[in-house]
Amino acid sequence: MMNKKIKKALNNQVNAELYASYLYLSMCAWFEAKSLTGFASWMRVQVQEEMFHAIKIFDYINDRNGEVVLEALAKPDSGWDSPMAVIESALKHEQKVTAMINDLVNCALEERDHAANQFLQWYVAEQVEEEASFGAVYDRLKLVGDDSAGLFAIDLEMAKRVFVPPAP
Ligand code: OFO
Repeated sequence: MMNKKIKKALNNQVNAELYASYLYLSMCAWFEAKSLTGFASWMRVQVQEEMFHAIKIFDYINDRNGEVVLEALAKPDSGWDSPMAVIESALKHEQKVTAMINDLVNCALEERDHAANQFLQWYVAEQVEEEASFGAVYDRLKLVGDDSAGLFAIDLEMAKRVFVPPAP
């Protein structure tokens, strides 16, 4: 059993992960509209990753006899003015999610919920990877600057990403 505070915080994180999925779908749509199909495909994989993050918490809440209550999703941003602006906003979003996960861990520790703390450690490690993967794309875009040949080379590279469900 989980206490009310943890249950509410985890339900809130389900919404945050679904929102991340929705935001990255909006970014995927932006790249599709610009015919940057490699970036679009990379974002589509990220959408699946975020859905996986949400469902993992969904399952955990159910395993602990809690009830998942889904809330409305906020309208995601759109209309960025460059690929760099999209990736920068994604990276900032991941940093925000990292802070949310850290708050959740603090909450689990305050409530002495060791099972929730252990469960959340998966997300702590995952956020290191998430920030690194968006950060690497950001750095590459910075390197090529306004060079469109460089941008298309990155686009080709981005197309190679496939969704592999993260290890449990
Ligand atoms: Fe991108 O890690 Fe979940 O939200």
